[in-house]
Amino acid sequence: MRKAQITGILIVTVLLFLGACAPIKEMQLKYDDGFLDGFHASRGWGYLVQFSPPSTPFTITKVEIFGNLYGTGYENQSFIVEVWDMELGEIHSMSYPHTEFSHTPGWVKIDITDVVVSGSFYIHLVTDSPREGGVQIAYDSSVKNEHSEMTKNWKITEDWPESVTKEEVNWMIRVIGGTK
Ligand SMILES: [Ca+2]
Repeated sequence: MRKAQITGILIVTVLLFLGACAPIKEMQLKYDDGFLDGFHASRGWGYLVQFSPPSTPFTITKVEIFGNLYGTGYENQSFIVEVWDMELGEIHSMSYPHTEFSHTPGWVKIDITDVVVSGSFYIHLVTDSPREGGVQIAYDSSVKNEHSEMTKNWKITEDWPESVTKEEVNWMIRVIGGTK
């Protein structure tokens, strides 16, 4: 092989390698205005938000949840973060300790690995927080809710608790991710 050919092959190989390693151009998917308008805590209910990435395949790298610890007895409790497809099938599920949250309301960033979606998807959050203590989740009422749901036993329900009005509740759950 001539030197020029070898150099050419090397350049192509390096370019392919760089392409495969190209970082994801990250973006944030959200509906809330960043300022909470209320909280909810639940044992038995889950929080579900639908997202539609602007381009696909979309790699989910983080889920951000606004909330805080309350009460007592949360030390050994955990919450579950899931990714569901549009047929409500589970793609990903992981549990994390309640102590990822602090007593001061704020964003908790959960790393997600190896979850790639080809279209719209849901983030499902179950905090399993009884009255005595746990994690409460913030919602925003700046826009009419068109993407937030509640679940009961891992199914969407219209039977919302009396303390929250579905139209006014956008769960403060955001997604970070992107396309290569
Ligand atoms: Ca707000």
